[in-house]
Formats: sequence, structure tokens, C-alpha cells
Amino acid sequence: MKLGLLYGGKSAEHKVSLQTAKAVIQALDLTKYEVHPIYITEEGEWVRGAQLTSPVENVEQLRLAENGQSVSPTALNTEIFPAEENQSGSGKFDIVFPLLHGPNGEDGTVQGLLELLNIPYVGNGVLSSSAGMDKVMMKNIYAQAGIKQPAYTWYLRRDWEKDAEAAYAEVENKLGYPCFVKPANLGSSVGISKADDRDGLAEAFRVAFEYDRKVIVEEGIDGREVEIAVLGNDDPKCSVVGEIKPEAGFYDYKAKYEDGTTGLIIPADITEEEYQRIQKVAVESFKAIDCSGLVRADFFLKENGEVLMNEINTMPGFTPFSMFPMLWQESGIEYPELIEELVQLGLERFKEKQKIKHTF
Ligand code: G1L
Repeated sequence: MKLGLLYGGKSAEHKVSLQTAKAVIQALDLTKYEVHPIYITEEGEWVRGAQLTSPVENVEQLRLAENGQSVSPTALNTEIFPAEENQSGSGKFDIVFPLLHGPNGEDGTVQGLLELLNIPYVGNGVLSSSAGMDKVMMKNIYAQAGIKQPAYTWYLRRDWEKDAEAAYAEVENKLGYPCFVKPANLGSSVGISKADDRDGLAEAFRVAFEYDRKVIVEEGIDGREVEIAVLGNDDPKCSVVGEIKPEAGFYDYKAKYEDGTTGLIIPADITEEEYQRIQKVAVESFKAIDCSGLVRADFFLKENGEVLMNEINTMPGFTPFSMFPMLWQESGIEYPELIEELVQLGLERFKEKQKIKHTF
């Protein structure tokens, strides 16, 4: 089976992607899969490397600096497997693993490319990837689906520039303090701040607008932060629940990516009833944005047992020490098996789509 591994990318999380690719390669049975690395540089250039015959020792090797070959994204099937090299027949990838985050990978654009090229891929499709990437879209859909979540409001940079005071007054009116100000379109915690008063709010808007032209403001919730992993296509299953104990007010970028597993409690100490409620909302949220493959769903669990949707992540952290794989490990699925299952789910969805009639 020819497996393409797409990683790197024009994103702040380039390095995270490299680390994830290394972990996935390590877990793949290289005798079962022909693994072909495709590296997207920080400048956005696509570079194809030779088939991997052994795990990589360090992430720098994955930058394919030496004998990488520049390829065009739209020619993934043809340029990557030129005829003379194509011993095993079709020359097509059997499946591609898109390990990419941010505006050029997680937002559905890479998935769209793979759709056009008719290449099966792992994980979420175009719609769920793009809907999950835009926090405003995601919350609007969840509101429509009747999923309970913190109150929110949002602004375009242009509106804020025109009348910042009106925006602040509206936030105070609708949400109060504390509240969280976030760029609408980022997968990570970059540009997010907590505001406790008007001055803090003004600063939080300024910072968030450095990262996006659209900003969302969310009511601060007094509750525990719990997360669950969902795996499947049309009949998804849930892992155990995990909890994040925030050290510095909230789960910021540093805590998330540099301190590793600090403050993760798996499984979370919750009641059976709370678990059932979280599981139910997780599956509803998965279906509401038409997910496939996987999702990590994040919730607030209030003192009174109420479950509020925080957000879902269609491309969750995915090293063996990230929440998603650790939740599955605790649920009895080890990392290599998890990858295997995701590949099967990607193939299954592709087959399912082939059944659709295109003429009438
Ligand atoms: F392909 C999967 F399984 F769907 C998949 C793709 C991407 C799972 C997890 C991720 N995550 C990432 O790519 C990242 C969080 C490392 C982005 Cl930098």
C-alpha cells in the first residue's frame, strides 16, 4: 500500500507537524506500507523525498534538504510516481495522511486538492475541516444544532477599527468579564487572551487582530476543562474522558506544546452520568459538522454537572503524548493500531463516496 505523508506547511505549527510525522513514521509498519514523504516548506514549496525504508532519527531529516525534489501539488499522482519508477502498477497513492495545521492544511484546502485528484486521505473532509477551523462558523452550526455552549460574539477588524468602543460596550453587555478573545481562524492558542476589564479587552482585541481579520469573544466559564476523542465515520465511537488542569489561567500555547503532558488527567474523575452526557454531545458535535475519521471534542464541565461545548479539533495534537492518542490508549487502542484504524476509515469513506450516483 502506497501511503503519502504530507507534513510541514506554511504554518506556525510547522515544527509540531514534523514531530507528528516522525511519530507516525515510527509507528507505521514499513514492510506493509510504502511510505512516501512529502514536505511542505515554510515558504510553501512542496518537496518529495525518497520512499522511507527505516524510521527517521530526528525531525531535521524530514526537511528533505538534500535530495528532495520539488513537485507541484496538483501533480501529486503523476510527478510523484513517474512511469519509470512505477513498478507496482497504478502509480497512485492508496492513501495520503495530511499532517498539517493552520490556514493551509487544516482548513480544508489540502483536503479539496486530494478530492480533485481523487486520492483517498485520512481524517476529516473539506466541509468539517473548514467549518472546524473557523470558530464562528463552528459555533453558529452548534447553536443551530441545539448544542449548549458559552455565549459568544464576533467582529471583523474593519468594524473594530471603525468603532472599538461600541464593540467593547457590546462585549460587556452580552458577555461580561472575564471573557476570552481569540482569532477566529487559528487551530492553536496563538493570539488568545483572557480579558478581566476594559483595558484588558482592548489589548486582547489588538493582539487577536494581529492573527486574523475576524475575532471571536467568548464568555468565560467557571468549569473544568474536559476532552474526549471520537473515532469513526457514520457510526463514531468515543474514548474515555480526559481533563486538563490549567496551570496558568488557561491552556495556553506553551502549556500545550512545550510542557508536554503537564496537567493531563486520564481518565478524568467524573461520574458515569457526566460521562454519558459528554459522550452524547461529542457524537452530536461530530455529526453536526459532518466529521469523518476523528475529532477531539473539548467541553466545560460545570459544578452542577452541565456540559458546555468548547470546541472541536478536526486535527488534534497527534504525537503519542498528545491528548487524542493518550485517550485512545487508555481506552485500549495503542498508537500504531489507532493509525491503522484511521487509514481504514479513510479508505472506507472513499469507497462510500464512489457509490454516489453522479448522473440522473
Ligand atoms: F490524518 C489525521 F489522522 F486525520 C490527522 C491529521 C492531522 C490527525 C491529526 C492531525 N494533526 C496534525 O496534523 C497536527 C496537530 C500535528 C498539525 Cl500540526
